[in-house]
Amino acid sequence: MEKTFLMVKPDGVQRGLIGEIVSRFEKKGFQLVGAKLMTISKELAEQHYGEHKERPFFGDLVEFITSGPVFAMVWQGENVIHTARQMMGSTNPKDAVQGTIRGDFGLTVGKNIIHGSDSTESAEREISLFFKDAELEEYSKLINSWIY
Ligand code: RTP
Ligand code: MG
Repeated sequence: MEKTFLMVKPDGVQRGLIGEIVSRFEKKGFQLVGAKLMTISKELAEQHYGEHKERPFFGDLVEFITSGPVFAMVWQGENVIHTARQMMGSTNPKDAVQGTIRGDFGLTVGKNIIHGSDSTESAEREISLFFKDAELEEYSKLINSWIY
């Protein structure tokens, strides 16, 4: 089953949006297989956002993502990587369609509520950066049969 890494960023946690965000993915039909509230170290933040290390906003991005607790999650389901990105909306909330998480709750690109893996490779990389195998649960086929 396809898996992705999603994370409520420090702004989303402090604004009390964890429940709202978890609820949207649950109602869609995806399954939560791992989750934890944690504060990201500078080292982990630099690894996680390594692809952006030459960008002018990299310092601010690392500072922000380490500034308070995040809610890190692994979700699974058919096409979850792509569909979760659609449910999140565009990177800049000013361009994000209403009905998406960033469209409904975000205002600025630097504080855009949620992170989601953007490809199969980044999902695998990010899941293994944040979670040990033993922290991820499995569901029985019986439960999946209600959805697929
Ligand atoms: P994320 O990785 O956090 O899910 O966001 P994303 O894929 O939609 O966007 P990405 O290009 O990967 O950028 C990562 C985060 O960097 C911040 N950013 N700031 N100031 C700027 O122009 C700028 N551009 C990107 C955003 O917070 C974005 O989520
Ligand atoms: Mg990204």
